[in-house]
Amino acid sequence: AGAMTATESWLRKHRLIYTGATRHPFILTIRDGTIDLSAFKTWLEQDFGFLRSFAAFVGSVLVKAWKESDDRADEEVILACLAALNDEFAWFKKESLKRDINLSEVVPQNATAGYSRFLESLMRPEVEYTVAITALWLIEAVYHESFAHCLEEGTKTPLELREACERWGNEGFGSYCNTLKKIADRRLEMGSEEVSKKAEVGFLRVLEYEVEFWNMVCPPH
Ligand code: HMH
Repeated sequence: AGAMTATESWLRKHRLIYTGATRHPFILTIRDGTIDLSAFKTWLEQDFGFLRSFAAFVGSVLVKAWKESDDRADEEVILACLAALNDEFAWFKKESLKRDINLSEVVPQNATAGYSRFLESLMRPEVEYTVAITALWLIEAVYHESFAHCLEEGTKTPLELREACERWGNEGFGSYCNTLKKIADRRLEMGSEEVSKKAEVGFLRVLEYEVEFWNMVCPPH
C-alpha cells in the first residue's frame, strides 16, 4: 500500500473535528428536510459576507502561486476558483432577491468577522504558499462534503435548497477539491517540517472556524 499523504494523515488524526464541520446539525436538518428557513436565510446573508473576504484570500493565493509555485498549472486551478466565485456572487444576489434580503445591509456576525480576520492573516506575504493552498483546499472540501451529503439517495432535502446544495455538492466541485488536495500534498511533501507544522495549525483553524460558522447559523442547544 502507498504511504498516506500529509492531508490524509491529518484527516485521520483530526477526524472528530472534521466530522463536526462536515456533518453539522445544520447540514443534517437540510438533509432530513426539517431545516428552519430563517437559518437558511442567515446562512445566505453571512456566507455572502464570508465570500467577499474569501475572494480576496483566493486572490492572495494566486499571487503566492505565481511567486512560489514549482508548477505553473497551479495558477490555472486558482484562477478557475476565482471564476467560480464570480458565478457564486451572481447566485447569492439572485437568491437574496427571491428571499427579500438586502445583502448590502447585512452586518457580519462574530463568527463571520472572526473567519474573515483569519483569512486576512493568511493573506500576509510571509505566509507560505503551502500553508495558504492547504487552507484553500480544506475550506472548499468542507463545503463539498457537507453539501454532497444532502444530495445522497434517500435524503429529504427541500427542493428550494437543492440548487444551493448542488453548487458545492456536485461532482465537478468534488474533483476540483481533489485537485487542490493534490497540490497541497505535493507542496507539503517538498516543504520543511516547519512549514508542514504551520499548515497543520491552519488546517485545524479552518475546521474550527467552519464549525463556528455553522454554529452561528444553527446554534447548538
Ligand atoms: C463558510 N466555507 C464557508 N463558506 C463557503 N462558501 C465555503 C467555505 C466554500 O466556498
